[in-house]
Amino acid sequence: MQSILPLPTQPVKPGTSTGLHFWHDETRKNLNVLDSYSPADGQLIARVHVSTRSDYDKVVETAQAAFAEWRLVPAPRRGEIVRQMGEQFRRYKRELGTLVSYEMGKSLQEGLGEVQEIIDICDFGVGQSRQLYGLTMQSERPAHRMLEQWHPLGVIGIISAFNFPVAVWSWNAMIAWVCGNVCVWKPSEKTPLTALACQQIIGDVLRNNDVPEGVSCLITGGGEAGEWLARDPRIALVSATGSTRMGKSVAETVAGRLGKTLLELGGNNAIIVSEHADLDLAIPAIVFGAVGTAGQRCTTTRRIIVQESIYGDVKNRLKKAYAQLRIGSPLDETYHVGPLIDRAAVTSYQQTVQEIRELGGQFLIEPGILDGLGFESGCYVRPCIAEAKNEWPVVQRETFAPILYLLKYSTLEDAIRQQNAVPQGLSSAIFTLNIREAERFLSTIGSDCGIANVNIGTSGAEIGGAFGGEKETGGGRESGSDAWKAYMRRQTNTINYGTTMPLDQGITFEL
Ligand code: UN1
Repeated sequence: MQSILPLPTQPVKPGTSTGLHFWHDETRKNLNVLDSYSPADGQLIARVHVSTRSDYDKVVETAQAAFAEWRLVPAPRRGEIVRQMGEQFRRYKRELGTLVSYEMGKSLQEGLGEVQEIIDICDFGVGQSRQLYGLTMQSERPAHRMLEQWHPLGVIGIISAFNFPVAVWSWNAMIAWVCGNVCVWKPSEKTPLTALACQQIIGDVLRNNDVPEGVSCLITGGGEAGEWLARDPRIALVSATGSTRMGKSVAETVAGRLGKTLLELGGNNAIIVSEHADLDLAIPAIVFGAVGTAGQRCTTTRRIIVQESIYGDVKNRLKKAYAQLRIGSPLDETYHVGPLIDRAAVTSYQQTVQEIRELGGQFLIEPGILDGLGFESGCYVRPCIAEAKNEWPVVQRETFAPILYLLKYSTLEDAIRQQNAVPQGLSSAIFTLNIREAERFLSTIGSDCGIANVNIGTSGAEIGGAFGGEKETGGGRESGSDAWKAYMRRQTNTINYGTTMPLDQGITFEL
């Protein structure tokens, strides 16, 4: 593939103000590198230096110095800089979307959609920058005023996953910035190039606005780099997206120093298909939810729970729909399904398929790995559907692949019970035209997930809502609504404008 962005061939040195903060020790003999292969065609597309501990320390020191200045910039002015970033992402939407698609393997449309989410959160951030509202309260003492205000936290560590290599960073970074924080981003070691591209894209905006160096930092590496962020008391908040295993380790480490975390971890999302469903709506939502991004979204539909009286009908319709799926290069817009991220993901797909067979699961749509022309990377798999039982360990776990489990229910109570009976709690949906069913699903005795939808699928959440989930999903909320509060510290203020000193609870204290 042609170089589509002015990407640096060398790590940028200290003293530059590009928004790309890389240092490397010239005397170091064996530079560690990350190789980025495209799962689309198996080509090596970039070699990126891995940050060392001393690189990391310099990055954090620079970030701290930048914070001292950035927090003084009025929030609407910070919003204006985020607005300009949004303009840059509009300008480079096609190039960045293409690179996302090529490096990560999601379809071009989804790559472009991911960049659109960046643009959207920039727009949201501009508005947010004028709405960092605190409350005022009525004091119980005479001539006193009480209020709360929100101050920035400091340096925010962002650990992002390969499946949304750029959008998840932007949800965190754009909001963190308008709140007055500075960011150190550790992208997935599987998608370093798209992260470098983002830093390049915003570089001009940072330079043109004289933003202090260190407001937007990038470190590269695997688990070790993530652990530096987790252990480091200079990192006020660690926002981590990825597996539950990774999240637990980050949570434990950060809690050990009483730091703050924002966690977006695994999902095991189900759609309940009631006998009152409009199947013309439900089927496309299920298919897109299950096979979009080759089943590698946290919000991917992994289970469908179907009312027994329409089970056969749903089965037939899904069979028909899956037969039309076209698998192939994500860069070719005529295909629906691209590759998995790498061969390790293919192995985990195979192991899961094996486990389903051993448990006696019947495949309605057979799994398989594609080979031959166009599939040389070895990362293309067939989306499959298995009839299963909710309690099977394989169903209880999240496998990042297009494997859909078909489950059956008789009463709505049973459907909701099955929907909730997994360790994860991210996204959920019901398809029904019955208002009583819909309202029950959304009520206290309904879905236990962070996202619960009616007549729309589990994936495709908009940036305007708070995004995140419960239980092993980690409890964090990012993006819209009042998610900005996670990036700020609340301060309660009481001011006495009177001439006496009334103590609380009517206490008198004679001197
Ligand atoms: C993720 O998979 O990490 O709702 C995020 C969706 C996207 C975000 C997914 N807007 O599918």
